Amino acid sequence: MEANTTLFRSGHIVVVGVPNTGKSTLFNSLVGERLSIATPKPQTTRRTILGILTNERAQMMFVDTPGLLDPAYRLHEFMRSQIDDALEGADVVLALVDASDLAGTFTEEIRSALGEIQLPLVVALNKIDLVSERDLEQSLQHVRASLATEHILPVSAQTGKHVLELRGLLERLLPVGPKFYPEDTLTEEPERFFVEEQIREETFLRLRQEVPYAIAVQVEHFREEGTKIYIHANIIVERDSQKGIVIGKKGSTLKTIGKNARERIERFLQHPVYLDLHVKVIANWRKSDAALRRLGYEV
Ligand SMILES: Nc1nc2c(ncn2[C@@H]2O[C@H](COP(=O)(O)OP(=O)(O)OP(=O)(O)O)[C@@H](O)[C@H]2O)c(=O)[nH]1
Ligand SMILES: [Mg+2]
Repeated sequence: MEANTTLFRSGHIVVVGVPNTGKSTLFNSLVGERLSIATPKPQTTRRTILGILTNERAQMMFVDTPGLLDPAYRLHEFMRSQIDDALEGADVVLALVDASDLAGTFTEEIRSALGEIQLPLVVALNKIDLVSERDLEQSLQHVRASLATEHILPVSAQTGKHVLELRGLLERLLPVGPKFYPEDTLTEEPERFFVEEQIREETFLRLRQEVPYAIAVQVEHFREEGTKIYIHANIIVERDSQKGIVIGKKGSTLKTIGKNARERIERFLQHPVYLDLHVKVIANWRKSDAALRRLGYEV
C-alpha cells in the first residue's frame, strides 16, 4: 500500500436556481468550456446539459438545468421534469441565487425547497460584481440565517471571482467513486445539439419579447463537404407572423442570425462551416406532444 493515497471522488453536481440567476454562465465557468448557452433573457436553458471535468483527484460531472418555473406550456413541463430527473441523480446540489436580486431569487418557496434537500448543498450568491460589499455582507447573513448548510459562497460567474474556490469545495463534497468517463470526455451530447443551441442562442440575443420562446432549432443535415462542414438547420416558429419577424426586412434578420451563429459554430467545431438556415412553421409546437418529441423535447 502506498502511503498518502487519497481516494478518487466522482459524482454529479446539479446546478439549480430560478431563471436568469447565472446557472449556465457558472456551469461554463466551472467546466472551463462554453457548453451551455447563456443570455440576458430568463428561461434560456431548456434541458439538462452534462459537462465533465476530470483531474487526478476527481471526476466532476456538472449538470446545468433549466430555471425553476411554474409550467405554462407542455414545453415547460418537459423543462420541469428535466430538473426533477437531474436532482434524482445528484450527489451534490449547487443552488444559485442572484446577489443583486435576492428578493426575486431567494424567495420563501426557494428557501423551503432548498431546506428539504437531503444531499450536500452549496449555495452560490452569484453576480457579486453588481453589488456593494455592504449589501453583499447583509445578503450573506440573510442566506446563512435561512439555511442549515454551512457552504455559502459569494461568486461572480462573469468575472470568475471565487469560482476556483467554489470548484474546490464542490470537489471535496463529492463521494468516493470511480471514473465513469475517459479522462478527456467533456460531454455526452452530440455536436448537432450544440449547433442547434448556438443558433437558438443567437435568436435569443437578436429577437425581442415572445419570439425567442416560440423558437426551436433542428439540424437536418450535418456533413463534411470539401473543406467545410455543411449544416442545414431549421428555425422552427409557431406562427407565420413570427416567421416574418425571424426573416426580417429583405431577409436581413435571418442573415445576421446566420452569420453570427456560423461564427460561433466555427469557433466551437474549430472548423469552417457553411450554414444553410431555413425558417419553418409548426403551429403551436410548444403545446403539442408529437411536435415536442420531434424537436427532441421528450415529454
Ligand atoms: N454581472 C453579472 N452578470 C452575470 C453573472 N452571471 C451571469 N450573468 C448574466 O446573467 C444573465 C443570465 O445568465 P444565464 O447563465 O443565462 O442564467 P441562467 O440561470 O442559466 O438562466 P436560465 O437558463 O434562463 O434559467 C446573462 O446575461 C449573464 O451574462 C455575473 O456573475 N455577473
Ligand atoms: Mg441557463
